[in-house]
Amino acid sequence: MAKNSMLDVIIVGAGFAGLFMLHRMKQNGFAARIIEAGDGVGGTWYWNRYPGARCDVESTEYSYQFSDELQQEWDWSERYATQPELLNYVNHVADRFQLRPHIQLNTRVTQAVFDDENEIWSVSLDSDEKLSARFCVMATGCLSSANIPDIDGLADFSGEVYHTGNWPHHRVDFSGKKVGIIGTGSSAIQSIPVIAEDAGHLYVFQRTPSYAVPAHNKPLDDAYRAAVKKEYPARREAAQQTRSGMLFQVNPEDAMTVSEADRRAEYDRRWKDGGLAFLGAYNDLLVSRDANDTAAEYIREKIHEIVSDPSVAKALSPDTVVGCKRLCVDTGYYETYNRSNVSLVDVKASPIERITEQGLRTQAEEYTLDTLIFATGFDAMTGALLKIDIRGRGGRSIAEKWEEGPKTYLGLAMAGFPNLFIVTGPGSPSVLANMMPSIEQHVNWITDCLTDMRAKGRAVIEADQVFEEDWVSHVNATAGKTLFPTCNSWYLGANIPGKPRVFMPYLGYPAYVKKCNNVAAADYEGFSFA
Ligand code: FAD
Ligand code: N01
Repeated sequence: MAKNSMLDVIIVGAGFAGLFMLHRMKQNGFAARIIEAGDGVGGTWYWNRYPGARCDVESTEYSYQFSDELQQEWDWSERYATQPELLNYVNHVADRFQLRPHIQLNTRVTQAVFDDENEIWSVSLDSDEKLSARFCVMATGCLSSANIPDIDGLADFSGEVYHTGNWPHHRVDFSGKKVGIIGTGSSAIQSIPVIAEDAGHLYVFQRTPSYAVPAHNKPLDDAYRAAVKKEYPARREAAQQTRSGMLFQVNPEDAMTVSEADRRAEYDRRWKDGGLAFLGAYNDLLVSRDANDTAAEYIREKIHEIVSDPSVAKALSPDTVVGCKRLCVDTGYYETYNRSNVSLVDVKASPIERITEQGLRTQAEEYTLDTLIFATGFDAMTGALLKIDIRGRGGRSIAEKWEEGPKTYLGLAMAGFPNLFIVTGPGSPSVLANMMPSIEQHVNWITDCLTDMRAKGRAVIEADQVFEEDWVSHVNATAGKTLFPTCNSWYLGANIPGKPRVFMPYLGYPAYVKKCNNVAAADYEGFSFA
């Protein structure tokens, strides 16, 4: 590791975003360093090692496209790669592009303060070291700040406690044990079927049921891989034109304009194919409640077909809007409730009272547990950023600026915080699209901006307040035209008590990419330079 403490760019986080940012900085001759809290690279895929963890965007799409050599040499083994395979991939990228000498692991950024006079960022680390840089890039992740709900008695529990987003590196042994899992979002839905195979008994504490569609995961063979490799450029280009950043087709028809039989055939086809493509069945699924109800009813019927006990099937059936929270993609989730060693506990009907020394007590019953798993999600999109004491002009903190919810220009930058960028920040499509192209687009935009500034002898860039306000209004207005704000999702911050209820990601891929390009082409419209 180079010892200089004055850098051009400090990058926080060594996930997919931070690593690509570092690569682009190296390529363009900027002195950059990544600071990463974990003791390895990979971000999401370093931390989320729970049983069954894998991506829900197909591996051949959930991967970098910036290097054709990388695309050609990497062989994905399954339709949806497992966490270990994704972690191998990230490590391969770190080695292949010689990134490691510029990555400082096991180090957390605690504070970043903009020095108005000298126009540099002063960054404090939990190692007591201080670094300075002209630019800071926050690649801290949207789903990297684990949420453990405040339930009385947690400290009293004598068994093992885990959070899916902070899973230990060793194998956790569930065999013969009484295991409790709180939560039924994507992480729980992936891990429950795998844990149930080993556990003596698994209690699933469900507050709100989620919709899940089958993954139909499968191994990829050589012929398929070769075909994809040949078509990579065209596939990537085609995916760029879709609203999800993924290749699946969105049916241009509206759900209520076709017959019930046709609708069922379309849902059947998508259910059989598996994956997030289910949401592309009709164009209006996330804008029309009537349309959405048809998809919701279809999934509820499937749950009743799969789950043998009708009362359990009923408890597993959501009555909310499909896709309003992220749609879960499962392998054998609903089938797991037909096992005799799995019990669903409805903690909406009978809320959790406290965790005890022996287990967990709801209003109705006490459960003795050896192991308790929190699959309770994340303080999404803003959590990791707000954990850092980031102070912009005049010492104003990001916590003050975001008191009523996150405010950014394009999800990339903030008024009052010069020379600081966020990768896939709130106000950008981010988690609503395939994250890999979203990350690459942001990193490329930031890199172009920095090289342009260098060429023009500009030292400081800052988002204009008025443009930021307009953008925030536009992001809210766009979400307001859809069904997204109608449920208590983490997109809205509704999963964290006291968090302002604001729809954080921007519903606008791929037009957003054009918008960013136009801003750059208009000499960074909406930004000021000093
Ligand atoms: P991260 O991978 O979250 O990396 C951020 C890094 O920053 C972390 O390593 C963290 O330790 C570090 N960090 C944060 N704060 C600090 C600090 N103060 N100091 C030092 N280091 C810090 N997206 C998809 O598009 N498709 C999928 O299939 C998909 N599957 C997912 C599955 C799971 C289980 C989860 C949790 C998320 C999934 N996502 C998926 C979203 C996923 O987060 C992104 O796809 C992507 O991995 C994010 O990369 P990133 O580099 O932006 O952030
Ligand atoms: O977290 P979540 P996650 N008492 O927030 C429950 C990505 N991801 O880690 O809905 C009882 O979705 C909460 O209940 P409720 C993906 O983007 C992708 O599962 O608030 N329950 C909910 O059931 C995903 O959306 C994959 O009522 C409590 C659960 O905990 C995001 O990460 C896999 C509770 C949290 O669900 C987050 O997913 C994994 C309490 N006090 C993750 N507090 C793929 O498949 C919370 N809950 C690729």
